[in-house]
Amino acid sequence: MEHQIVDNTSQTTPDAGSVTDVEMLSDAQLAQFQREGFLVVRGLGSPEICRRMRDVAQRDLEAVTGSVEYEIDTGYPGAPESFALPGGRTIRRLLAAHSRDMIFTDWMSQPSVVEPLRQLLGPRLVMPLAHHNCVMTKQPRFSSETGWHQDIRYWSFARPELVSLWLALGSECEQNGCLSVVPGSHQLELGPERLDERLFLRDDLQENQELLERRIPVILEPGDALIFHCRMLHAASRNRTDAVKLSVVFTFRPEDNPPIPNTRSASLPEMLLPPSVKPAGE
Ligand SMILES: O=C(O)CCC(=O)C(=O)O
Repeated sequence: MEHQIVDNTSQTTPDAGSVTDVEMLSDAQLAQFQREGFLVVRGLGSPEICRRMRDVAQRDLEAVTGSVEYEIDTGYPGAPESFALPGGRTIRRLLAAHSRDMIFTDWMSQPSVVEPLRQLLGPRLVMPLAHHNCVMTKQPRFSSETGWHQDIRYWSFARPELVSLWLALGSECEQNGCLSVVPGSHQLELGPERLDERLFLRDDLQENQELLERRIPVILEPGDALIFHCRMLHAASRNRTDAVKLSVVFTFRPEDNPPIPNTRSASLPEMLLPPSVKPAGE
């Protein structure tokens, strides 16, 4: 399929506000992102936005609406081994989140969301629909463990210059399988000998231990967002609580970092985000 960009820049966004209302990333936050490859922005999704997104997710989980990824599809440790077994139909990701409800476009079009991304990636932002674009779920009884990996390992773009935005719809902690990250790992070139056949970091190798000792859990409250570089090593364990964990994840790139033709990254259309709403006179 020919690569396309969906231009929704003329779309109006309810309650979008203007850049004058927006809390921009400070110099210290920008320096932290450069150094560590991630940032946590507290309260990036309002309680009302999180509630509406949770409602959509719960509706679509119950009805199994749209395309989904099951735990079994991952083959990760802890995933059921057959659809026929208990938990075999446990959904891990509601795919194509962006087209499930207007709340996702409403949220990501808000200057408070898009302007910090512009600070990191430049003024013209594109959201690939082929990557993430999902509600990530961790169900109580049948969740799996995601090993240490860099998202870019399966992605194909001109440069490894993309960021993902992970919005917690509920609390995320070690007990329910929050993400852990290795600060600074976005600057590493990891040779193939340090990875397994699925390109996860091998945690059995002595030479990877120093890296893994630097890991930290990313504890999030509802509405907090993690912004992370596509090369940052991250992992997550199972949900050992009795409540589902729901997170919304989208990925962004600068306009001049296109997907490589005929790859999975170029297999779906993309969205241009609305331009900045500049205050009058600027
Ligand atoms: O929640 C998880 O298990 C981590 C998911 C993840 O890192 C990914 O899909 O790239």
